Amino acid sequence: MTTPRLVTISFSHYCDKARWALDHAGLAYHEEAHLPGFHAPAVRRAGGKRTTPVLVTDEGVLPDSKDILAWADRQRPEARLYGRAPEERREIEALEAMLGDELGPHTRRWAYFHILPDRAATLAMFTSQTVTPSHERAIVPFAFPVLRPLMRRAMRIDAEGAERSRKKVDATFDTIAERLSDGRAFLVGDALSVADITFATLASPALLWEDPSSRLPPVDVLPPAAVSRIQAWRAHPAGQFALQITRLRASSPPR
Ligand SMILES: N[C@@H](CCC(=O)N[C@@H](CS)C(=O)NCC(=O)O)C(=O)O
Repeated sequence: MTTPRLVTISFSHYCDKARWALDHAGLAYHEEAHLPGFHAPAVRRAGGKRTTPVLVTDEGVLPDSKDILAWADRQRPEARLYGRAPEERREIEALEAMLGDELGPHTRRWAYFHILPDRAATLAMFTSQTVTPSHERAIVPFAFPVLRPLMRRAMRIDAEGAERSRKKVDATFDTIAERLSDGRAFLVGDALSVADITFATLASPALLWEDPSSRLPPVDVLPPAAVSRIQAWRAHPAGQFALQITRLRASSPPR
């Protein structure tokens, strides 16, 4: 079997979800990481749709994080990415889908709204992605005047959208906290699953924990009002849960 190739936007939280799950299942892959904008031809070349992550395997091209995790589960059922029993699988898949729709796009839009106005902070985030090709990091400061409006348009990043997204993040954090209120250690069952990995990664742009795996910038690059919001999300029971899950990743290197 050829080692699969994972095409990513290096700091994308959906790509981090795929990396974490592949690592957790002990599956080898080569990452082909790009900066935003530069990902588009790479995704096309790989046979993906538009977004990252894309996993290129001997069996075909998997164009979405959900497909990649389902593939990882088929390769390594013993990693129990989707729990132990059929009911657990159903719950985990439902949470993965809900978080993919209700959390991921909203933490991203909220965080971009606050960082994009600061050219220096955004470019520092881009050029610190040492896993990406050096020519992309060299070109991105010149591409920025075109890239920034394109990103704003594609993700509808404006004040109104950011506020709607903040409310969505609040609501999803409350839903997760409600689920955890019985004292459980994991969202479903008694072990780490795709549900926990999905929540911890898709929440990460709203928490900016110091976690090198996420490749996200430190919290203090954001303006004070955004830092206060992040502090409130960090103190929320769902934010604390994401921290615990993230620590688990750091303490259990890939199998
Ligand atoms: N449903 C997709 C969402 C992935 C997604 O939104 N990826 C973003 C990065 S966070 C992306 O590649 N955006 C680039 C684009 O839309 O061109 C998944 O789970 O893989």
